[in-house]
Amino acid sequence: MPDSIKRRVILTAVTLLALVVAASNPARAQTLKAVKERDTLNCGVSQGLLGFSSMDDKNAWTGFDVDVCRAVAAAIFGDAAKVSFVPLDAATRFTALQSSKIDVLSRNSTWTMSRESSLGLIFAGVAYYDGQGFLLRRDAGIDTALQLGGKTVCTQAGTTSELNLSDYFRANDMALKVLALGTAEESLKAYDDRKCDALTSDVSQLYAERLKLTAPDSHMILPEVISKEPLGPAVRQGDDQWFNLIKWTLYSLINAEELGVKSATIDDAMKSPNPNIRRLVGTEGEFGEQLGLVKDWAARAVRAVGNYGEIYERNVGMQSRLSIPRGLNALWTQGGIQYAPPIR
Ligand SMILES: N[C@@H](CCC(=O)N[C@@H](CS)C(=O)NCC(=O)O)C(=O)O
Repeated sequence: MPDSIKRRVILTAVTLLALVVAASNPARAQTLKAVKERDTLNCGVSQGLLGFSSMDDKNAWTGFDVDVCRAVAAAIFGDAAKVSFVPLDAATRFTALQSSKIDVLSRNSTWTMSRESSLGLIFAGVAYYDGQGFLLRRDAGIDTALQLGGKTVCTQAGTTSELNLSDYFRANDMALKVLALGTAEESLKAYDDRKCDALTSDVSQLYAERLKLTAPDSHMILPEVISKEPLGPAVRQGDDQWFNLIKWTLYSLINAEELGVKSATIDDAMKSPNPNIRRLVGTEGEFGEQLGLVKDWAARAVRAVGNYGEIYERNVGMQSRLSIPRGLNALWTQGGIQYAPPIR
């Protein structure tokens, strides 16, 4: 065989080998290592959204999205306090994740295709099934969104809310005037100052924002829900170990509710003979180790923040200030669509 052909054959073989090695290499597992070395989880949250992430009167972060990160910290460190919360607005949340300023984004962010196909991010699951709605003054004389034609609507720039708003008006052939502001606070202020007739956002946020108005009862949320807003934690693509850790921590909270395992009953659960409970709390199997954690990772998370239902009720449920019924977020066994794959 002439030398030039030999060289080409060798080159092709080397290229093929490199491709095979690259394809079989597990995705880089650097995030968990970095988080453990730093001894704290960096979690991106919203700047102040009651029920989801806001400061309480003792200057501590509280809320549903906050608890998702506390659960992850508890699973990793056995200490739910080892989280640094990074408040982010809608526009900068994804770049904060891309640039590794945060390890996980838990900020009422909707799982959409383009956020995965073009931003290099991946959603680990749905923590809260939401949808977009409209808030307006009761005395506006409007009782369906279809009467909003020609009105000015406030929204937040860089959100799915902004995109769905224009789709809805276009689809229904209605004239739209949009006022897109930079932060939730600015949008609410503009609405309160009557610069817009209605405020649009995820319905859960409208419940939260309404409470900040002087007379919450004089404002109402229209019955229409114009979009699907599956909200959940997101991570960077390329680190499957980290992706799995976030995903299975969320699923462990949902599975704990389904199995009746609560924060207050976790010690009993550790003695349970039920195989499903045993796998969840780590008295059977090696699920924690396989994630790079300890055996009782999920028990630590539930002990610290409660199961999914406890997190929901405490932060946004009927006993909380927001009083949002479980609705779609009830377990699949209770008429909702929250459904976690099994731990086995
Ligand atoms: N779920 C939607 C909307 C998320 C969003 O940022 N909504 C605003 C409207 S209230 C918000 O939460 N702002 C809180 C903040 O800026 O801190 C998305 O992912 O685009």
